Amino acid sequence: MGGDRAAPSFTTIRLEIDDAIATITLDRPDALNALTMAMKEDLLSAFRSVARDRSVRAVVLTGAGRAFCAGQDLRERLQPDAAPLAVELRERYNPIIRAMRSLDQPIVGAINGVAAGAGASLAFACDVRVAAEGASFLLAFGRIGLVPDSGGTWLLPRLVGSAKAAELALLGDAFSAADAERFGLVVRVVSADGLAEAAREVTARLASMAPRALALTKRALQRAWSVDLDEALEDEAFRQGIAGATADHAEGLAAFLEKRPPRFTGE
Ligand code: LHQ
Repeated sequence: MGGDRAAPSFTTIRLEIDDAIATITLDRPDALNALTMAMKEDLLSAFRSVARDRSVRAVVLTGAGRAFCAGQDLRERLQPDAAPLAVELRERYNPIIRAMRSLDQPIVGAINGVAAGAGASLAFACDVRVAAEGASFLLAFGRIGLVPDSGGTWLLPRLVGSAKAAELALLGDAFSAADAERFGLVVRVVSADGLAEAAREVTARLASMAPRALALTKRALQRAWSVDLDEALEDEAFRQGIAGATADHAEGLAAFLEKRPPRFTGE
């Protein structure tokens, strides 16, 4: 735990670490935080740095200015030396999504404004989302003749169900934060002014929980999608064996019996 500490600095994003919470802010507000090559590198480095920092218990991902993220920077795509799309995905986007989904610490998306294209996929790759009233989601891919990517086709049906995912991905209509709450995609919609605090509240709760148990839960929930019930039961038993051997489990039991809040250390 501890207070503020030096975090690596980046040019296109900000990474701030404060009291066990890392906040990553996409920071190209004039371009609605559209993703450039530099930004994708920065974002991947930030997640990798957080993965190595055991003092970080939970992460907030948000955008500076009025957007969360407008997806791929389309101006950069028009540069003559732009990589082929498949290469761009394999080498730059997919590693970010993998880093997010394999991160031990939970990620709270604070969706402050529009999340479009790969920006929507980034939002979907968070573990929990809170949104500002004016935020919106847009699977903008079809409008420019592309396919949802950066995990969108895998994540969205799991988040909202396959029928809703098909509607959203094929028709490509923008949907509001209120719609997203109705679909179960965001857990809470708050005023723009209240977003940082709402995100902080959820993140602080996560940061006070047992880190190993959270990491194991995050993995179990993902794995359960691709295995049958027998395997899921075995996977739960395996992970429970690990969680049950932690000092944090002993602390949780002691705190319950002593009628006091637990103090989890990650051990
Ligand atoms: C932008 C962008 C942007 C550059 C706003 N790029 N400047 C694709 C290719 C490669 C590999 C992997 O995957 C992908 C996946 C994708 O992400 S494809 C989808 C890419 N994103 C989009 O198609 C969304 C494009 N943006 C929009 O449709 C609108 O900007 C939205 C609906 C997000 C917001 O509309 P408004 O609120 O009306 O804002 P605006 O359009 O006026 O944008 C403000 C500025 O931001 C403007 O710049 P300017 O210099 O004119 O003020 C835009 O050009 C810039 N901007 N999105 N993706």
